[in-house]
Amino acid sequence: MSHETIETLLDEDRRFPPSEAFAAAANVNDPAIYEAGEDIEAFWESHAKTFTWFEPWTKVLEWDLPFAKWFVGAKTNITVNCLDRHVEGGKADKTAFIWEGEPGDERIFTYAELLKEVCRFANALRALGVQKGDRVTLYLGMVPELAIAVLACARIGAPHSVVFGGFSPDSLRERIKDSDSKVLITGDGAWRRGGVVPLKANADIALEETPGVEHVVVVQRIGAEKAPVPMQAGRDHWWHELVADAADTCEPEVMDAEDLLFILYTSGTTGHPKGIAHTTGGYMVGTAMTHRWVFDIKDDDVYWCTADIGWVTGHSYIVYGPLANGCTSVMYEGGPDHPGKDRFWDIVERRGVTIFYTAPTAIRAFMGWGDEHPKSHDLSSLRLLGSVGEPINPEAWMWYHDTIGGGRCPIVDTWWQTETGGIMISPLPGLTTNKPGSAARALPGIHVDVVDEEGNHVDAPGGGLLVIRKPWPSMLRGIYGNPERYKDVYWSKFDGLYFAGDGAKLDEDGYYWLLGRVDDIMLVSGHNISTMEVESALVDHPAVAESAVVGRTHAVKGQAIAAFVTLMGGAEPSEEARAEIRQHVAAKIGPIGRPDDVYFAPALPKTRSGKIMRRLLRDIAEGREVGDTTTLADPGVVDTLRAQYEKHRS
Ligand code: 6R9
Repeated sequence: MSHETIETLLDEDRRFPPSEAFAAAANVNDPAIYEAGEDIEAFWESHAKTFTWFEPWTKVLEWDLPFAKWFVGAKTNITVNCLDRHVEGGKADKTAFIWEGEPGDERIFTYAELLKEVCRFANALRALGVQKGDRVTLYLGMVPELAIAVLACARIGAPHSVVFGGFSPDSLRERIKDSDSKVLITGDGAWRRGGVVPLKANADIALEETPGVEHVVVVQRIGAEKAPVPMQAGRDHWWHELVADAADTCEPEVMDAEDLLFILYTSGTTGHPKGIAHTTGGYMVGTAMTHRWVFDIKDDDVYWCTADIGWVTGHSYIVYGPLANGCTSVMYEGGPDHPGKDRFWDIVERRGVTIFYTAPTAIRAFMGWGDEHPKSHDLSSLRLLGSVGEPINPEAWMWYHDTIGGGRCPIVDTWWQTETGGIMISPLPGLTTNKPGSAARALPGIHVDVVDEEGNHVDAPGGGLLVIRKPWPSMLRGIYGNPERYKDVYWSKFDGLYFAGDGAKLDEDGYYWLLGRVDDIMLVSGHNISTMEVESALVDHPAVAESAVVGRTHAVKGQAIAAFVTLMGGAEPSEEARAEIRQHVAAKIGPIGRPDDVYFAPALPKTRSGKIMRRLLRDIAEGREVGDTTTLADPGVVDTLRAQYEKHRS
């Protein structure tokens, strides 16, 4: 990373310390917690002791690089920690989930009710012959049954594999086969923006080639009128019929700390998804503690993470972390713009949400939709905001801070991955002075670093590759069924270091600035320029709502910068706008960052979790055949952009 580009990013000089009142009341406000994390074993052990275990560990950590075992020999069940201990500890009547359906219906579960529902379904699964170790695939929308089924699997020790409900039959089939699942849990359909996603119909296509699946459980969400589904006798069962007579208590399976809790697929660069494997004890301790510290969870908070349980964010910060902390969560089924573009703010106001956790892609969409939507609601219940999934550019950070947070809420920009299981880099809201665009420091007990191509530590200020130096409790234990690929993908680049695949800068205060995937970093006339840096300068222009930047081949410069730009509602594409936008970037980060091409894009190609797919944009900018689009949320976007390219070139 050349110094020229690093410095432009470090120009950010706005500072946002927590208010005195926030700091005084925060769960974490003693900086000594960072020093305590030096001895990782003592540190994590002290926190692990606050959980319920059936048997203690004999050793905190066994580290046979790259294979870790945490809390060796200990026995527990994560659902006992998420449910029973609250029910028995005085929180039986506390609300666990406030669920809101897209059409406006609601279901509320206390901890006691949730435990009963989980036990009923756990018993139903056992009655279908599911035993400890059997894999179960879940393919549902954001209905309460998804959380209940996840927990029911954990109750009986059956590793769950949740496949996001927006995935195609092909993606579902591939994941069912790779995990060799015995049972599939799906629904008659899912509501999305007023329409019905045909889950069971998709599942039936996938099931044509998955002979290992013995039973299919179907949640009736939509109803026979709008979503009639054929049921195959002997194989398919209605959820409501299975649980009707099931007992509402269920003995939890005794799980070793290192027993498999779940598999979650994440798409690899090769296209073949990787089944990321997480185990029980370390994952429980890691997600619960990070949730408590980062989100400053208090007993009276109403916490809302807008992710889908189909992603790791939903696993760790809708289901396991919040429930382990006995927290009240909002869970919402549908789209953010249904029936209106103010749906989220309407929910915040009506439910009195205090902590709100979402993704930059959503924040940038809200910015583009206009301030009138949040402004038409009372958001004064909010006290803390979070971001995850992509770098949050300073412009979006400031908008989130001012327009949603009313200038009073700390923001936690949380960096982590499916592989890390829990948050690794984030501000601690009662301690950290925030810098817009930086995720601040590694959490206590977590040791990250920035290194050069040879694996040498880079001095601050400097940039390079993000690595993790020491094992952590919620780390992945491997890729399901493929230990060689696990070593190769994460541990082969540098000796003894976990390579995250992301680029990052480290500033003089020890703050990390995440730059996105290293595959996305450009090399322009010998300068490394991060796509994130140019994108931030682009969205800083008042007419630009969202942007994506890629490098394309250039005979002289090596790479030239191609920018795809979505304009704010009301702004029109024009030659003047194009020139102005290019000039704006040059003024903001220097002429080296000025995009050679600016394409106006009505929408950008994104994965279903909202991350921009720069790989496809590179294909378009190079004028070549566009690669695999099966993980795109909206494949039509590519054709529109392709047409733009043709027009631009002619
Ligand atoms: C939790 C999640 C992981 C990748 C990760 C990085 C990007 C996530 C980020 C961030 C900058 C943040 N990422 N959080 N980049 N700042 N706060 O998103 O997991 O879907 O596995 O993606 O997302 O590139 O490597 P996952």
